[in-house]
Amino acid sequence: MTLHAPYDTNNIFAKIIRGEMPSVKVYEDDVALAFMDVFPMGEGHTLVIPKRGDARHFIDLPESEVGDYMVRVQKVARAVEKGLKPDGVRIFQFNGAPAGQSVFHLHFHVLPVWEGRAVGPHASGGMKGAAELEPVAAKIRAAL
Ligand code: DGP
Repeated sequence: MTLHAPYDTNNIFAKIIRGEMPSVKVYEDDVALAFMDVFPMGEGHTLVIPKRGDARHFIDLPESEVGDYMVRVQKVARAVEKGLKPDGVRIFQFNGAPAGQSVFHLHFHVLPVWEGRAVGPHASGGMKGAAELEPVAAKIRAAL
């Protein structure tokens, strides 16, 4: 059912877009917003969300909006790579709770990966505060 439930305008990412909840932002324009994941699977774990519309996941996103949004996902991924110099970058996205989705506003994860450094669990590691996330976000911003 979670694949097809109505969009909840009070989901946490909608609140972040409206400025009702804080986030450590790395990029924002009229199409997308990118900010640091507060339950990161590793250093530099960034989320890229569309600012318009009510897509709960990628399958929901109108075809006409895919291009503009994916350009932003790639832009942020390139900045993560350039700014943090990982050995690899995972870009991934879940559709529906059974697939692993926990926040129902479309988002792509951008996760830098380093050889020999373990990747943490999804959405269940320790919560990071802004003070810890900000220096990494600054490196990503500087690479945009
Ligand atoms: P998913 O399971 O794909 O829906 O991922 C949701 C991600 O969002 C997960 O990695 C944890 C993160 N997250 C949850 N709540 C917040 C929040 O309030 N702020 C930020 N920045 N990230 C959050």
